[in-house]
Amino acid sequence: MPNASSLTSALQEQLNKIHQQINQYNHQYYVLDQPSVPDAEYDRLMRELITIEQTHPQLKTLDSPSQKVGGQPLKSFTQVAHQLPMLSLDNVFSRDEWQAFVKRLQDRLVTQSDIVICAEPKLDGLAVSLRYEEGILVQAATRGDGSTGENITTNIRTIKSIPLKLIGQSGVDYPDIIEVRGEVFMPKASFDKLNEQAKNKGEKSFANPRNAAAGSLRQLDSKITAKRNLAFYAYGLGYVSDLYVENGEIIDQAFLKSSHFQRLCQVKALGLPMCPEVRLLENPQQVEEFYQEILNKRDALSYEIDGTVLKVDNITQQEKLGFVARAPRWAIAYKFPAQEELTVVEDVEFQVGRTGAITPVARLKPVFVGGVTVSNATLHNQDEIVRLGLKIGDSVVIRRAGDVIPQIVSVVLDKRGDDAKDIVFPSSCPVCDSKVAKAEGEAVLRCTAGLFCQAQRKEAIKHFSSRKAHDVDGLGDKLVEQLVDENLITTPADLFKLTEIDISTMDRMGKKSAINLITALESAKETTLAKFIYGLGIREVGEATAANLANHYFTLSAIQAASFEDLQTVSDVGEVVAKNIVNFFKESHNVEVVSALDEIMNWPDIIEKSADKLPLAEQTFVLTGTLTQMGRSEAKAALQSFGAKVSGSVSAKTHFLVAGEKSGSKLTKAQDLGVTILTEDDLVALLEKHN
Ligand code: D41
Repeated sequence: MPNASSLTSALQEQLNKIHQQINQYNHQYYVLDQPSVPDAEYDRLMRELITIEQTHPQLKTLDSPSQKVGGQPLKSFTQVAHQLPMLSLDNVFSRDEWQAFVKRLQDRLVTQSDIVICAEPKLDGLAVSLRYEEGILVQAATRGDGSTGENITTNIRTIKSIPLKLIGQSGVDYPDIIEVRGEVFMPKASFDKLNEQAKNKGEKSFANPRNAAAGSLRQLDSKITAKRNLAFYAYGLGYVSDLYVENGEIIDQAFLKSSHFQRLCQVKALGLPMCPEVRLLENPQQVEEFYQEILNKRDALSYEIDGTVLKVDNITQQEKLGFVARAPRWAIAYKFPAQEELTVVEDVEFQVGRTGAITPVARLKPVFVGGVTVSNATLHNQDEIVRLGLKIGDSVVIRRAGDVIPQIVSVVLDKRGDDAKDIVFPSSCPVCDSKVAKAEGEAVLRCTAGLFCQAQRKEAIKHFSSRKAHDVDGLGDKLVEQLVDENLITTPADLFKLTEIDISTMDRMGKKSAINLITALESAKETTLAKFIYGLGIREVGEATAANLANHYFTLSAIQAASFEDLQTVSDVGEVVAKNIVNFFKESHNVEVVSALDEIMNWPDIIEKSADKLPLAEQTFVLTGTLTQMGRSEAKAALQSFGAKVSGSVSAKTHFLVAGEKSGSKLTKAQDLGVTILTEDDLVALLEKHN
């Protein structure tokens, strides 16, 4: 049993380490604007610190990082003492925690009735306080440590949406002194543009819009800030004087309403921006819906958010609840699951894709990020590994945003152990042991065995049966893999030889699913030349290129016989694609599979068809804007299958412009040229007519 004093000294040592680590993260984040770990990791460390301090109050010191949230204000800005402190926000991360918060509200307010909630998105920016005296912006300050911030008035004045002079609802009426608090943030589009510019100039880019906003506000030269396109939404008030000005006369009358939501509307009426997503909710149950709605909208919003902020709307109730330490009891941030997390790369394995590409895949210590548990991340190719400087055993920042596949963002070098291992690329195919090679100018290493490689076979069959190719219902990836592993099939043509018995002996397959699969295979025989060419999985021959080839040559044998030069006369086919097609048909095993399939498939009556008989022959289309019912390439392929030409730019030769949502300059140009404009619905109707 360790005695009490040795236990405390071990704890003291652990605490010192946490202090040091948090101070380092704070400096990287707040002073350098360059975080090295995700926020979630920082939060965890801070929670660990607070837990220790709560259970061992004697270890809590005045210089503990738990005592201050932000960093030191920079020396070069003057300091501003906030007349009223700028409070911070506590967090909840789950429905249970939110409900516990509501329960505490009801207990403290001694009420069973519904509490009206003002719900706001949680902008990922920087809190500031704007002070208006007699309607004029006289001072702006960062939050700093909550009681003292930095004077950033000249920089704030450059933000276009922040008024230098207040406006009133009716003529001029505003409080004599009013401090408006809110978030300064950088819209996603501005952030992308800024980083793009930085990249072109070979300068360092910002990790996220929040850091970009902070970096932009901290400029000593406000001309730089002015170019950064920052924005602002008000979320609350600081000091507000009782006196207010109406038609130039000072009146002693309370200005403010007694609802937080209404106060925000008052601030809006004075000319300050308010987030359009802010809602007044009748009861805490509606918060779950609001949270989900905002989460669904997240990617579509023009600015970054990381959760919602929920506030008791009634000011009298707010005052009853008061605040603890530095956070109000009447507000809470209900955060989204973190999109970035820290984990460890336990190993790197190599996968062989349909075209033989050997892709390194990181096996991760499973981590909950962006709402799901992630245990793999693609590393793309060798260049990516070099760029990251990754070794096996490294701690890495992993990011999963929206539906995007998880990515490794960076390596945390501070955490690298002595046992970190270099990643060695295989010298032969990890599946079939054949030679591997890298084509000139390509970053990708490939297995050279083609369809002799078990992995490439599987992928070729999966591609052949995929939805956009022959759409074989009920033939999942796992089943393909098992059929290949059991040597029942080696090519897509073999699929059609499978018997009910073959299939029903596979895992999770019964008689019924076997019969269904045989039926699905039978209907998959109905094909078109475009679908068939696409289904072969020739490198870089996607749906649109396959349709172009079909429209140009009309028969399979004509495509097979086409020369490298002739292929390049087909629209959208360049040297690379032409070479891929020629090489594909040079391989005798490919030719064998193609001719076997040719026998099996039910071809449409292509002899009857010629270019001028296709319904949209000689018609040129341009697609612009976002299509919501189908992808751009899907629309293009469909138009091409009816003989239409699909071009990238509008000219006098354009017959139709299909204008999706958010159409821009192409639409204007087409209108100027008198081109017929089709909506997406028109396009769908047109395609249906010819189908
Ligand atoms: O959107 C935000 N980031 C946001 C931040 C918001 N919508 N409301 C906020 N409300 C407050 C209180 C409740 C203290 C007036 C906040 C913040 N505070 C805040 N931002 C940074 C620290 C605190």
